Amino acid sequence: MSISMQTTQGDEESFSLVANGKILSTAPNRLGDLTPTDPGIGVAAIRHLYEENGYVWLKGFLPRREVIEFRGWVFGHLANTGLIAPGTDPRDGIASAIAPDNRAVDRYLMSLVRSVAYEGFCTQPRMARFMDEFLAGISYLHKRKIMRHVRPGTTIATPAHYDLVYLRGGTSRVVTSWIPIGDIPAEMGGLTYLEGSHAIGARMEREFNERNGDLSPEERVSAYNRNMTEGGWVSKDLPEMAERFDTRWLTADYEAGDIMLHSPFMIHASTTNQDKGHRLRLSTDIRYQNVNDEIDARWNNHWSLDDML
Ligand SMILES: O=C(O)CCC(=O)C(=O)O
Repeated sequence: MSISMQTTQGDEESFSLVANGKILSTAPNRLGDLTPTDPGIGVAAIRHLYEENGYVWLKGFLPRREVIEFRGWVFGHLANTGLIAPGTDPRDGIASAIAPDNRAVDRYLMSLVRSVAYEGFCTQPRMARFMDEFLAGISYLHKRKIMRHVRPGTTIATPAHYDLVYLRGGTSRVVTSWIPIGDIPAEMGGLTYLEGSHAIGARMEREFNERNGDLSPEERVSAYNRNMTEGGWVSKDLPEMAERFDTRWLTADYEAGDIMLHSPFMIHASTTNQDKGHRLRLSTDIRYQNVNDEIDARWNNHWSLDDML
């Protein structure tokens, strides 16, 4: 199935979302839209939607201007690696025509995720207050915080997975917040969620526990244990999954200021960045829980690319 997109000239153009070399769906009944939520409905109603759907997409939760300023701060630094087109505003995040040295970008990124500015972005009072209310107690933010950028025109896509696979050393009441840092319309490859799949993830997890009683505690919590697929993914074949589970991939045009909350059992993935304006996709995914629940100690360190989590 293709999606219609408004071009900057006002024309309609259609394109297909793609992940891992496959069109997300060629069948209209396998694709749908995420439902946006107004943060003003209050925390009880938000919690209800989260439990029912496995996600909530809170529209305009953060001040848009501040999110875009932070995008500019990140890309202003990464411009030193040649990631950004020379002479452009880092807030626009326009990719340079020539791909930079990935090792240099990764090194810089590892500094940025240790920065006070990033810490401040993730711990801003609006977020902290809301998470306290949402978790009905004192919220804890895992130190391991991931910031991802995706160059347009590459085949990079996050395979389908649910987050608990990487967080099995603590509570299963973890909540992920995926925050677009800038606009991420569908063609830029934001997160896509498998509708109703928090029930599927919970079932997979129960089956995993039943089958893995013989693993050592260290191996059992590892997403890379011998009984997992490579990388802990459920699959890279997204269209096949929608058929297999008889459901739909839900997509959205995310805007700067939106935040997603998703359950650790909710299956999600990303599509490739096909942005015609050559914009980089930038997002962060961070995890909260009630401080009194068991904490997975492996997440007590800053994100590093070789931490095997
Ligand atoms: O941003 C992505 O591509 C993946 C994010 C993710 O898997 C998550 O938020 O749990």
